[in-house]
Amino acid sequence: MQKTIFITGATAGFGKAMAERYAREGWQLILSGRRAERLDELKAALAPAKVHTVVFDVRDRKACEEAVANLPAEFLPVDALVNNAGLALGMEPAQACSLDDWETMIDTNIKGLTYMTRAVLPAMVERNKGHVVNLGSIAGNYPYPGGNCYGGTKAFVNHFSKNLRADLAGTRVRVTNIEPGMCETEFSEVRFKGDKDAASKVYKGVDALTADDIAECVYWATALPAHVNINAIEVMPVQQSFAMFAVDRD
Ligand code: NDP
Ligand code: 8X3
Repeated sequence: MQKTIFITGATAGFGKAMAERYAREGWQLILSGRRAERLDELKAALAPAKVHTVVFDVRDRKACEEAVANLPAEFLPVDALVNNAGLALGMEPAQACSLDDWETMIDTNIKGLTYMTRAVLPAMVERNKGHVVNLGSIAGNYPYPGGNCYGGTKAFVNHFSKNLRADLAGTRVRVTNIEPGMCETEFSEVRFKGDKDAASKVYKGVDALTADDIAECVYWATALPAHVNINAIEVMPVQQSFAMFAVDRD
């Protein structure tokens, strides 16, 4: 029987690369995002893969619940959920940044991820089978200037993933947190609100990770034998590493 994966945020970046990867591997795909035309184009490009698209905003709790409740029978059961939809907004220091941006990140990266998880989890537990893959970030493991609320949301994803594993003890449902570093997608263009110059500077002179690298990590974690749970994968480009802690000298 074909396996089914639900990928949120499939209209760009990691989500799109994962859709392509899982389609090549013969999985059925449930793909979501807010941009309907991109989902339509992707569905056409992935033919003959079996694809169900759902247009909704993960910040909308009811829409998340309905997207899961109204899945066509042939796309059930959901074998894997990838909570990938997410974003960073701004890099100003905490005292100067926009509170609206903070709310958007919290609503998307934290609340959206929890709505989707809560909607999909009961059926996985009932089947005693399934895999929740969350997109965390190195920003959730290490602080950096301007990371403030974005890093905070990804720290939530890190700990929430571990707590999910704690609650799922005694079941065969798997949970993995993927924690990428710098990866060139539309991420920085979104972070800098459409400023393509600022976005391209982030990756200047760096052989950054690609969306395909992340799709490979996710696929590997889900393709391992059912008794193996990868708790987390932290992955960075070779050219990115840990900077020294800042010291304010007199
Ligand atoms: P992209 O900006 O390329 O893609 C983000 C995706 O998320 C889009 O498909 C977008 O779809 C979707 N999305 C954003 N907000 C919402 C929303 N409110 N409702 C539904 N979908 C939404 O970014 P990446 O692919 O790089 O990022 C994917 C995930 O990986 C994010 O969670 C990000 O934080 C994380 N990450 C990224 C890293 C990087 O360096 N690129 C590193 C570490 C983690 P649409 O706009 O159509 O709704
Ligand atoms: C984004 C990764 O390195 O830009 O989640 O903070 S980084």
